Amino acid sequence: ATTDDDISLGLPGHSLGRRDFMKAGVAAGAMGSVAGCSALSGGDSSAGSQSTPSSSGASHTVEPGEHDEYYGFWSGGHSGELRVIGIPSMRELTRIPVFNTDCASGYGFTDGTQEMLEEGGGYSWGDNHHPNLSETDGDYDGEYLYVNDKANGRIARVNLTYFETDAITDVPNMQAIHGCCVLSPDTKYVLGNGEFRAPLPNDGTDAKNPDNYTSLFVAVDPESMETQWQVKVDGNLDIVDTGKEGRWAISSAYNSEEATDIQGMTKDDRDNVKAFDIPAIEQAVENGNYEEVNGIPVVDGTQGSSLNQGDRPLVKYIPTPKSPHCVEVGPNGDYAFIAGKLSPTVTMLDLNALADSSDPDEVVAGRPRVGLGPLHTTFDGNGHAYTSLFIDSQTVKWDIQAAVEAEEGSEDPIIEKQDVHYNPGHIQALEAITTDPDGEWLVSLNKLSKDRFLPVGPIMPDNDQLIHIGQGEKEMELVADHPAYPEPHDCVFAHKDKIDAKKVYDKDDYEETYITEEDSGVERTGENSVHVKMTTKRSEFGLPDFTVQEGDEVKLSTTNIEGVQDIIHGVAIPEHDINYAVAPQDTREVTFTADDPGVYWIYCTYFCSALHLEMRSRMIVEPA
Ligand code: CUK
Ligand code: CUA
Repeated sequence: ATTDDDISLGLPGHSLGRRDFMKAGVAAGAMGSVAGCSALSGGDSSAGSQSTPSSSGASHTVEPGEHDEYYGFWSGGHSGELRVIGIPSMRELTRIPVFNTDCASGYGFTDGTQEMLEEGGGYSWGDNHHPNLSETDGDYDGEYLYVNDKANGRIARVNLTYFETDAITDVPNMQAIHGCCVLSPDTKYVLGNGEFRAPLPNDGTDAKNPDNYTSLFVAVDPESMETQWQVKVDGNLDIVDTGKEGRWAISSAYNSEEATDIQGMTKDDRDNVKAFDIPAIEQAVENGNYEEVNGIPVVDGTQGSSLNQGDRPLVKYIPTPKSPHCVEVGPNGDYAFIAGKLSPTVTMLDLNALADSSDPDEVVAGRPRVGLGPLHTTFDGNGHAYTSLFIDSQTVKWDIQAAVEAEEGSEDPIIEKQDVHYNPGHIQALEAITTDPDGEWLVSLNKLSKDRFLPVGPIMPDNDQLIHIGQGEKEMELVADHPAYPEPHDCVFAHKDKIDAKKVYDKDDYEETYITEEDSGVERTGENSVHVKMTTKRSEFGLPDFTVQEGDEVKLSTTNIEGVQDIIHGVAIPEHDINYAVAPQDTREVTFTADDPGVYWIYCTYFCSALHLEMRSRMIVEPA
């Protein structure tokens, strides 16, 4: 054991240490132990891998003017935003504010977005971990992206026609929604895992009695975004994925001990993974077998519950080593892969056997020993699984069928290990969670970058590394380092042909009143309120000036009447905290109070034309 490893794991009383991987005949294994030393000493002997000429000829360069082949949607963690990154170039294409506010777009400051954030809980931040694309027939349909807020128990939806957040649901009864996924194959629900156990309802009663805390599993309707039902379980819930047939949702869990401190949570050697039988739960809800808490039907799926007995229990509990982290279901839906975290193994659950049994002897199809700190698994569609090893700082590639045939705990299924820098969480290969993964590229989202970039002060970027995997036949090759602002957890990729982003708004898609140049003007709507309507185009606002009275509540509606792509105008009002973007054919509104008499220059913040600086208007506030 080494000090550095203990720090990496962050776990008092657990000294797992770095295990040298010396799999006979696998060169990458030997390299792994060399790089291991460098990681421990803070040296740079592994840093050369980035500049090594590509042995496979794989290039991630996308020439100027060329497009990437894939969209990557990155969660932004506690920044609250999502990021859109092109693959394979790793160029950041845009950011989508979700749980945060955003000065550049005005998200959170315009009336519609402010109202959505307010009704979605009124928090100024969120912690998004798991972005999920909506599916039809098990493939991405390009309609929506759903993402969790671990901090405040919320689920948000992003409209992929316009790449903007269009709904936020503050799920009742839940604090930390961590795992989040859509129910394959047709997005019947967005599912969420309650990670933090709490009293139900959490109203101060029983607050000091952890025995009465509970974790909930939730289903949200993907269209209405209304919470449909919840299921109460024993232990806690961490991450979730579903089978491909719409029946099973598999949740990992690390606190079967139901403890409130780290020693307690890591005490037992096994924790119960939960397999939710969705149709059985729906039946229980339909039969009225629930308790309503804060307006939501809560079904009892605990082990002792009468609903959970008999031929068709709602939730099956399957003990799995040890405080496991992620669960991912493989492409053909046969197996769920549960990374052992404190166990150096990945447990494969046979989803086809699950209907008849929850006996681990019958449902565990394989358990290869992959390395230290396995957290997440991804797939190339050619029979290989790739698992991130947090402690070993590696991606391990292994053979799924070989793992089924091998003894539990065998290293035989392992094909290759690739060092990453350092301490990976999620890894994701192209379209790995569809029924038809594309292989080719894998991204390792490394939590630490340490010495990989120019020093920028103590808060260092993460390091998202691009690894070429081909169709799974080649050796893995590290191709690029990519710094990431805190803190991506997961990403999801879609081929560019599956996303149909509009370049100009279709005003019919919006209820807001479209303003023409003739509509521009000031209308007094009350003794202390006015509605100002104003167009924008190159290079003028629809009103050269407008006048309001001191104390007026001003509602300012702006339509960008440009029909040309990429001509965005911004509307900024100094000393009123107003700035927002209006894209072609879009209308945005803000409401504010004109408190101080004076002249305020309104200007355009997007550099839209040669006469951009002249694109101005004046708000004149007359003294009352
Ligand atoms: S979690 Cu962060 S590394 Cu929230 Cu999917 Cu595993
Ligand atoms: Cu419009 Cu600058």
